[in-house]
Amino acid sequence: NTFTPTPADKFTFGLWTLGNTGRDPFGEPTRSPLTPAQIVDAIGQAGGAFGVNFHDNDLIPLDASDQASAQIKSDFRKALRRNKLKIPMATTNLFSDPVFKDGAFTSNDADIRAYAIQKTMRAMQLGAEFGAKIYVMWGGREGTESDATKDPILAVKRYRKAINFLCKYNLDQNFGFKFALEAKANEPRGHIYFAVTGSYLGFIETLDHPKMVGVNPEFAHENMVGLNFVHHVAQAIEHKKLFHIDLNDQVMCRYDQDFRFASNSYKQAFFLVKLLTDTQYRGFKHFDSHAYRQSDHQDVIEFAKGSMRSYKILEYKTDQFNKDKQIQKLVKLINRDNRKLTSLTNKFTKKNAAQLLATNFNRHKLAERRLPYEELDQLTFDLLMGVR
Ligand code: GLO
Ligand code: NI
Ligand code: NI
Ligand code: NI
Repeated sequence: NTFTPTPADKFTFGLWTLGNTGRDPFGEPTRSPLTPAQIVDAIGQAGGAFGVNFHDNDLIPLDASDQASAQIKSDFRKALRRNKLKIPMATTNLFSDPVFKDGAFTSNDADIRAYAIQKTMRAMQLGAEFGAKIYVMWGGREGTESDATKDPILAVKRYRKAINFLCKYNLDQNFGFKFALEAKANEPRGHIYFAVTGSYLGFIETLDHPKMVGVNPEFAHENMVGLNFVHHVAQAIEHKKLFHIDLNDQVMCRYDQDFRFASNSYKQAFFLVKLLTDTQYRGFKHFDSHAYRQSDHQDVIEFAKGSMRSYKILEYKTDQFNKDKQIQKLVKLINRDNRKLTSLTNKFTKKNAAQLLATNFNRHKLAERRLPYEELDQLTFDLLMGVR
């Protein structure tokens, strides 16, 4: 097994990921900027990816002339063609420009809210022009530092109005986008609204077109605040709302690190890949990460290769786990069924309720049933470390 990716794996990168220049809040860029076409070539050089995603302004800078944008688009198109890469997802930058310093869709200023919707409409046109079918919304500035400054109920209502408007626009223009909402609890704001993936799962059901909208969970985002990412993704899958996923890594409870996928949290990354594999997730796997600040352009290619390779290795480990007789024997042992009781509790009827109430449980005996979790977890560790 060479763990070599192919487009069938549906791995994607963003212009902003391989194009990241290594700037941080305390330091200037460590890598020279690349043009969109050069970034596409770099992704092509890594080999095996399906496509490239972009924010409107990753491709076309704010205030670019019509002539300049036409040139960028044509260079970009050529680069996509020579590297056989597609554009599956597009998104809007509603966080870099000072106009969005207090939010976009949830800004306290009606002019700014309208401008944010207009900017998204234009970015949707741009995405559609390149064939994107997934539209990601990350509300990076939709939040507060002090709740003296914004009404949190109004914020939800404003956000809903914006998404409803854009869903109708999507239908009107026949773009065929599916929207994927991306949660993050903090950074760059002190507190961002819709802090976790589950916040959006609840919100989506209140929209005019709930079927058109799902989520784009990101590994680092739940990890940053010390939560179990796998559980959030599982809930999204169970609700049929996993439209897209952002893969990267992160030490828990640190600043937003956007490390290479599986570079830090091997075990969590394994259970995530296992979840996606076992549930036959068919969507795009987008690496929303960047190389270490110390890396040069050549090392950035290694970063991209490594992201895909690690995913493939964990896929292979999933297969091993699922075929391991000793592991599967334990998995079977800890999942005990009781057909009679399950049929009683599966559906409420007066008769089932009466029978359940009349059932005798020996809770001491139940408590004594074995759960050899130490053994199972150690076998998992052995398998992941390659000594099994
Ligand atoms: C930042 C987010 C950001 C989004 C991107 C797509 O932490 O992860 O990279 O994924 O803007 O909308
Ligand atoms: Ni992120
Ligand atoms: Ni990040
Ligand atoms: Ni992201």
